[in-house]
Amino acid sequence: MSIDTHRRTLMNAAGALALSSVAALALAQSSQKSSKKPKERVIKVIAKKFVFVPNEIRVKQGETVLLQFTAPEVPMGFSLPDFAVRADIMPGKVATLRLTPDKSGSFDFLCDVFCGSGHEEMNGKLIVS
Ligand SMILES: [Cu+2]
Repeated sequence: MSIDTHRRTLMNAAGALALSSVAALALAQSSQKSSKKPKERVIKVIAKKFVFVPNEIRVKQGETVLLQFTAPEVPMGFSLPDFAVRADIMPGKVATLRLTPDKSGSFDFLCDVFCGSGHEEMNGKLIVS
């Protein structure tokens, strides 16, 4: 590589660096704007044989919550028929479900993936007030 080529390469690199920092700045500004949204509440739920912990989840109508599910033993399911949402919960992974209840009341949720002898009794309640 001649000295000239080397210098040009350096200048190109400097130019790219300057451009990328401008892009990073723009990104930082746009993410600041979007972070003004109200923070959603995270609710952690463990699905184990044969119970959801907790098996009663309380939320406010219109509140957005992020349900985070883990299943330490076997694959499980979470189904909330009244809101037409469900999730597969696989061991070793976190399954998420974002929910903004638009009606109040008490709604049953259940495991909809066969997980063993207690599967049929594996359920809980979402209470929206
Ligand atoms: Cu089950």
